[in-house]
Amino acid sequence: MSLDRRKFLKYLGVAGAAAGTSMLVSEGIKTKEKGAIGPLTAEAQTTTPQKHDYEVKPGELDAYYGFWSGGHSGEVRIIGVPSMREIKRIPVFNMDVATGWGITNESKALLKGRFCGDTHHVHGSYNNGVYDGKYLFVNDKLNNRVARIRTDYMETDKIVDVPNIQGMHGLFTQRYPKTEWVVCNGEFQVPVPNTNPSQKPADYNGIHTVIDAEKMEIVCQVLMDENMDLAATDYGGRYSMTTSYNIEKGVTVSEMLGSDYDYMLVFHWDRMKKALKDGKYKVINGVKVLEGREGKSDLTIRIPVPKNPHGINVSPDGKYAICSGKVSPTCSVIEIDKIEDVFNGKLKPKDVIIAQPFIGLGPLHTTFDGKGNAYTSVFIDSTNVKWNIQKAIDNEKLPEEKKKNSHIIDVLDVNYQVGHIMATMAETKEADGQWLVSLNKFSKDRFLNVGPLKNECEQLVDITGEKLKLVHDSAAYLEPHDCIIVRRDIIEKHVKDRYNMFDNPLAVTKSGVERKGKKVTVRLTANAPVFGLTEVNLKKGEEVTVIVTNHDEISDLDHGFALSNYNINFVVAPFQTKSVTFIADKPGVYWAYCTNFCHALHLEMRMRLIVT
Ligand code: RUQ
Ligand code: CUA
Ligand code: CA
Repeated sequence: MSLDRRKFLKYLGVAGAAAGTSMLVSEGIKTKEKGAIGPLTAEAQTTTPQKHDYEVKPGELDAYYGFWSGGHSGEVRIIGVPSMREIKRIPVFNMDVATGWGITNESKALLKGRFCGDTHHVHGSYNNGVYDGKYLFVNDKLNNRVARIRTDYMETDKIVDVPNIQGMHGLFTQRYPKTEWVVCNGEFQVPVPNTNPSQKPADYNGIHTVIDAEKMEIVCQVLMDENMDLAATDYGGRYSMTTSYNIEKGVTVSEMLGSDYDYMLVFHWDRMKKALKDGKYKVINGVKVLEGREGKSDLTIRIPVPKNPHGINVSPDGKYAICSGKVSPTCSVIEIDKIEDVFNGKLKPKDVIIAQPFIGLGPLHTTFDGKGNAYTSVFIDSTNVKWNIQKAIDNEKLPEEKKKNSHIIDVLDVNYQVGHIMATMAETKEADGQWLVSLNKFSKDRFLNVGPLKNECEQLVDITGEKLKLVHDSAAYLEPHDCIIVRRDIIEKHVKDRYNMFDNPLAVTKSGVERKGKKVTVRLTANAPVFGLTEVNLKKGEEVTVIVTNHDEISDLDHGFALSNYNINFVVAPFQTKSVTFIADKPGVYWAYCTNFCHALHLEMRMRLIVT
């Protein structure tokens, strides 16, 4: 403790002397560095404070929207970058009582009774290699679904089920000319169709799926022997690419590690489109399935990469796909413009690998700064490694002793066991090299101890300089899996403050009760501080549908509709309509009330349902 304090004072002294105004600077350090310093590092004692300010002061807005996949929470989150403040949670595959997602008729229709999920990879819709800001897509590894979020309302608007696969993993959106296709992978090989449990693992298949981004329907699938892990698309609208770690078709860990190499797989979109047009597919469970297996298809190629590779990321200049080796301490750099010649038989698959630099133990994912540098997350070492792509390519020709890992520019320790890593705008042509987020799987000793089950740790890194500079730690609810970080202007122009009331045919303009046999429809306007009715009389056993429209147009003025002892609870945002259907099975007097503090008379905003 005393040592830390001494270091801290020394730090202030050095920084203060350098700036000449010790009071001002020390104040600055106290506020800015408070979150970042555990014990101060040696480096921190001798360098001046970070110029690049991550602090977003009251009244200021973040420069970036971060969209986080929430892992096994099943949701997507919006994090402000660089403040790292969690601004919103968007329920997707989960049940969310605060918003009523999973409780209303509208959300139930999308979720079809499955209220949990595992969101892994969130990617945006593109126009010419840059986000157009319209949609986000995210996969559910648990129940094999893809959801679309529209960014005007920041709400899930479609979910499509994907048959014939399990362990839906990597997902990516078409980058050029614009997003018409979304691809996703089946990570677990299974019998296809899954009707014969005694089928041998050697006969299981992996499947690559294409989804129509507008219609949210399946375009086709490609049948493979390999499993498929992460996915990427190129910047030319030509290919989707995936990593495979189980070319062995193993069912145990040791079997999946049997081979010294696995594959990066490439799918040729023009050839797939032609095969679809020519009717060269089988229909399995209602989906067109193309043949992609080795030796039986010209739609796919296999590039051998070591070993059980994981992430695949394309550099912002569109030139390179980088496969992180996971079990191999290397990344493989693939030159994308050479891929066509492999499809044409002019090059061997391995000829497209132009470098295989050493990175560290357990490289998982790579991101970019738009200045020719790559940043790879290294799980076992718990580091972010900054390396220069061109240097790695140049070094490839040198003998091992001359390379001396000179492609590596800096290594930052992160805490601990980093999974995904993402820099601002890094998955676009406009990667801007400002900030990087390290999503770490372990947070022990980083925050107050909150018992055995701890949150995760995400760290913010300034990448504007040559060195990586850790500036901020945040605890994150389980489990921040992957993210994209999008410039504010791209999203801002789409986001709305209120719904278009009449987009929803159910919108209530006049409150009232309508009866058809045993079915009762209760239409309610909500207008601070009253609902449109003060009481509704029901008979036990009636099937009641309550439809609520919020008529307040003031931004942020939400109302809740909660029905005591009936397990019903949701909110309606300005001009939004939601509905819920239930059986009035409990006689008595039940108060329905507004749950969302909306008015000085919010507590009085309630009405009775009288069930006789
Ligand atoms: S993939 S770090 Cu969904 Cu890396 Cu998990
Ligand atoms: Cu309406 Cu509280
Ligand atoms: Ca393997």
